[in-house]
Amino acid sequence: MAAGWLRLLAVLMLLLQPAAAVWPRPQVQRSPRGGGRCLLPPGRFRFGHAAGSAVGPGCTVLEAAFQRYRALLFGAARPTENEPVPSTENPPQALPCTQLLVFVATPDCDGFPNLDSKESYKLSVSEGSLLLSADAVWGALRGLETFSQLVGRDQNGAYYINKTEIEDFPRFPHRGLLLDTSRHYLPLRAILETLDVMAYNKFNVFHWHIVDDPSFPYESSTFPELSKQGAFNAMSHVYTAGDVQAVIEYARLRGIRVIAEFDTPGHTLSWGPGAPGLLTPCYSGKHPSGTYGPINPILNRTYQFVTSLFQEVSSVFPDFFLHLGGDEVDFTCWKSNPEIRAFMKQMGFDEDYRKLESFYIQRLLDIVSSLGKGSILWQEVFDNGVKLRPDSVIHVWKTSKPYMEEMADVTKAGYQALLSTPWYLNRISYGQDWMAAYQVEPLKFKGSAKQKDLVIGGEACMWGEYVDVTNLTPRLWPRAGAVAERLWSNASVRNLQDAYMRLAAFRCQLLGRGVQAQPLYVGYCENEFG
Ligand code: CP6
Repeated sequence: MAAGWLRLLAVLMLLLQPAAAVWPRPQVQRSPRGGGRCLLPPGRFRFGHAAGSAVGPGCTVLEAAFQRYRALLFGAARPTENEPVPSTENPPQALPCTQLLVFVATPDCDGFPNLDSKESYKLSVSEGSLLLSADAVWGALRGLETFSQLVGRDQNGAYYINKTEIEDFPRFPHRGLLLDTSRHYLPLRAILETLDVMAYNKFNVFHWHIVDDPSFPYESSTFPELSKQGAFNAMSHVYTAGDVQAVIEYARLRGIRVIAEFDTPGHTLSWGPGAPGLLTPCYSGKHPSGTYGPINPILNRTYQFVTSLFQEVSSVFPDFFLHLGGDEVDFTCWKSNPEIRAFMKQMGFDEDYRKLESFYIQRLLDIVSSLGKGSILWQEVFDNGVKLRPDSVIHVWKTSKPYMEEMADVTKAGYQALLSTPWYLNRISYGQDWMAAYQVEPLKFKGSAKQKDLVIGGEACMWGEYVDVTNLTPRLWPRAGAVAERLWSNASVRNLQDAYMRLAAFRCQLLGRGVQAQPLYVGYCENEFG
């Protein structure tokens, strides 16, 4: 009799357990009233292709994903063909689910993801059957991640997933993370690991701020001297052509685009030694001071160089977009140089050096668009009134004016916009700073529906001045997860308490996956090691 009551209690507790939390939260999730779950026997469990799917066993994106998620789900478990299904503590309705069938409507497996890629999916966990369906393989990847987050282990160590129905799709198509490999070189392994965690968070753009003032780690085949002279160490602190290909393919397999930034005309001091004559010589009085400023915008050979470099970069990075930078151009050096002053006069620019900057950027934009690429630019380029092509994307980052006013202005002018101002994760403070990032509402500005449609998403930025491989991971995760959910989930998903519970659980899952994510606050993880 007592045993019966205990058994009933155990069943009740299982029924009352909330469905496992997913981060970022899906658009629609329904869990059946009666509860119920499927057991996943690790030895027998298979990923398979559903009848009629446009994608079969030859699809590398899916096959590689099946292998990754098998390892993530059951990595610790020893696969045995005929293992017994543990049943002592499981309610009688827990049937085994031995297969997740994947249906993909369109066949493309060999391409690269882009801004228009379809990432929607449906996941159905019902009586003895698991079905994931998606328009494209990119959506199937998102669904596999959701599936993996829903799998738990009971007291006997048996794997299970609660019955549920999920319909999910992203709110914004561009959900990026910026890493800066110029202030500190990040080893290839650190970049690849970050791509893994990005995929766990459904981020889909890796913005690679690859070079800047302090170092030039990109190994150019056209101009090998750039990294030979400009990298911190030309042997160990460079990204070879092979490294770059490895990043692009690793990202592609996770449905992540790689957008390279070659920031000009400012932020280019490291380019100087490997490209003599490219940078502006600064003057002190009548004589060159020996220091250099931004790229020299008045010379024809500057544009020849820039054309060759961007030709190479356009073919190395398959994404339609290149990030051209254009931020924080310091005019003091240009002002000091007599040849530049003479050019300004000749062009009728008066003393307005923004016109000189615009002159450079306009020519750069023509070069890049003639290479068949689209451009993303930091907001100064828009602020300074540069004539842009209509498909340009303006990246909002400055704090000098409320970012929502800037979003309104950019979209009013008809440009697409990306938001980063509130998501500078390199800025840290005491306390739960993920909450501020989480509470941002990217569309809360005055403007028409047409303007809102021009907001394609945003990016979390991890600038590298104070970040290298030692602190990158804990500083990024789970804080960047706040940005990931704001960009993926429905605008109505903003409850901080609910977010806290799910993000804390997700952080424990990250630890279980070997990611050194920092804690949100006081507490512990069941699976925490040490
Ligand atoms: N480097 C470049 C940077 C920054 C920017 N561009 C930056 C500015 C302010 C902060 C962090 C980073 N380090 N090229 C601005 C887009 Cl707080």
